[in-house]
Amino acid sequence: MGDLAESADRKQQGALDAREFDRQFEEIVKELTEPDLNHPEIGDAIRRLREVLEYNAPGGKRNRGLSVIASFRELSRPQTPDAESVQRALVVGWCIELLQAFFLVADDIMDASVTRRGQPCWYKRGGVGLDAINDSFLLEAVIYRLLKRYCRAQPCYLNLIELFLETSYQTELGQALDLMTAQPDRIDLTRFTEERYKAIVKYKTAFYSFYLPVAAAMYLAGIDGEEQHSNAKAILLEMGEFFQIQDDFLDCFGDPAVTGKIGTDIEDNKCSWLVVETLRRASPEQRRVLEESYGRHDSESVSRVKSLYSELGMPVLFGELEERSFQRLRGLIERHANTLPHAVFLSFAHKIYKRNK
Ligand code: DMA
Ligand code: MG
Ligand code: MG
Ligand code: MG
Repeated sequence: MGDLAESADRKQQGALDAREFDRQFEEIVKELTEPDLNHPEIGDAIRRLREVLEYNAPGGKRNRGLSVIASFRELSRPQTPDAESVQRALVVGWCIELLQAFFLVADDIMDASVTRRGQPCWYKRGGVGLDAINDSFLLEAVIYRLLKRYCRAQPCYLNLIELFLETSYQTELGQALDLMTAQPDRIDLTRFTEERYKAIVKYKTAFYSFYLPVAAAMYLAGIDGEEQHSNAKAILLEMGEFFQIQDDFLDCFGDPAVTGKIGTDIEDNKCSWLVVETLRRASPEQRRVLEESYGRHDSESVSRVKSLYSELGMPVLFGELEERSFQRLRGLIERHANTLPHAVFLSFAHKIYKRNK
């Protein structure tokens, strides 16, 4: 098959899988809740679980979840996986979307965010508030119920459980770094270094958003060698770093009508890519502006920071970085993919480059 025909083929398969993926969610919700909806003791809590699932798991781009089935198909070639393995990959994809929902419900509380995916953050909904903390725990708990139900008989079961647990730990370490570098009462720009930035984004985003979906697909396809996993990780963590740079850029320069969320990084005193790069380029006077305006909640301060970002050419700088980053990634794929199909990484990369949401 020619390259073009092959890529059209992948696109078509991807669209079919996306439909199946959404259908699978309905089934998952039913399976997780229906048997106990009228349970005399926990029925009320199960109805709450259903509401939490329906509000927080769907509605995103589903990149992470869909990349499990896409990667699994690539890794199974030239064979076509049977219906049961496809379903398993779809469910594991949802496990990643549920992990993401778990982190996001909590992240929005900690970041004092207002909207997510074009609707109020869950904790902002009337009558929810900090009860959302327990709801986030429920989202996490159902991951392991699903893995048990769909993968217990598979040789990869233990690897999958350990992968989800380890990735959760890494993400929580990243969130800890993110939060402690952004203490609201201690505005100290010297903490916003490139090294700290890289550590935060690797842990809070790259592991769970990029390594996790591909690693899960590898385990499902029976690929469990340490060397192959570490090769995949080298490529995927690099992609993840760039993805968070985009997220930071969009927090300030994205359109909330498109991203579905209103940015809070300046107000929250976050160690964002924008502030790190601005500090590298700022004159002493511009640095003073930042000292006085960063991490403040009044709209004049926020506007001053945004103007400074524009004055220092952050949008242009970002555009250049995006080009360079894509080229570097191509090189990494050439060097590290080894026996793994390049399409696993390339199709993931194409989904995120030049994104505006
Ligand atoms: C998100 O970082 C990281 C996790 C683990 C959810 P963020 O707060 O920049 O994400 P968002 O911009 O989506 O709130
Ligand atoms: Mg956030
Ligand atoms: Mg956050
Ligand atoms: Mg963000």
